[in-house]
Amino acid sequence: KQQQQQQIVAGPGKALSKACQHRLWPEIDRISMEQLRYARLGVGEGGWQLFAEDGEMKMYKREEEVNGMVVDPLKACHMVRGVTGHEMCHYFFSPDVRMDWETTVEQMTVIETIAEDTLVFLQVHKRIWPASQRDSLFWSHMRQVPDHNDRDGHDIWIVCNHSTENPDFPSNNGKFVRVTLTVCLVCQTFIDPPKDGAQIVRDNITCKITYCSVVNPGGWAPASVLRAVYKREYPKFLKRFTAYVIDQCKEKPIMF
Ligand code: 16C
Repeated sequence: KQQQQQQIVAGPGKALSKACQHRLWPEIDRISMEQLRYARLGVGEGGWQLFAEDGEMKMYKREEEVNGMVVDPLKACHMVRGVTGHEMCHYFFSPDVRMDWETTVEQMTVIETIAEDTLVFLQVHKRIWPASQRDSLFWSHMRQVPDHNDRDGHDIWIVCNHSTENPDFPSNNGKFVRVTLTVCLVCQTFIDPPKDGAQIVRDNITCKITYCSVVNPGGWAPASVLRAVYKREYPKFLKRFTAYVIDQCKEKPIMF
């Protein structure tokens, strides 16, 4: 119990997530913490291949197939100036702004609010010709975790998205093929302290981002089409999303 409590304490003085009463909580807690550990492993081992690079953004994949379907895991690393990890995760999690930056989604619905930091989303994605149109149903959980390895005490923020089921929204209902996904965005803020104890401004902060994703297309789609979509969509997403957060934050007070 004590060990479990340690894992779900959001930070010094912070309350436990209200989601901990929910039937999905053991899975949400376990997968979020597994994803955090996975994101923090380097890309030096494990067969990661660099497939896209743009300035400090680097994207790696491992080519994997399950029953002939491409399920290549992706890991992306980036350094973004002028925003905090909390801000990055806030905009990635929030349904209010999802359609402002997300270019693969045609329709988004929050089907359940488990807690203010834990939602269940149903998304209909844009169709890629010649494949059938896809939808996805997943819980999304945002959390602050203390970093015990960091002597400067920089906290880490994580958003984890993971497929789930709901009998009211059955998969493969004839209209869409359901994709399954496990995605995490892990962010850490670094502060370059201003001289003479001046106030911290956006020029003094940098956010280290790790984004990991595994998407199973759920039904047959040509491998060449899938890999071409990956190669185009992931860099587009990370560039567009980070530019969006920088733009949203620039005139606002820093949210640590
Ligand atoms: O993580 C991202 N977004 C989150 C919030 O929406 C959430 C979503 C994950 C997306 C799961 C992929 C769904 C693929 C559907 C089909 C793709 C349509 C592309 C339309 C292009 C105009 O975690 C950011 C997601 C970044 C983009 C991911 C692209 C991955 C492509 C995977 C293709 C799989 C199925 C394709 C079937 C033909």
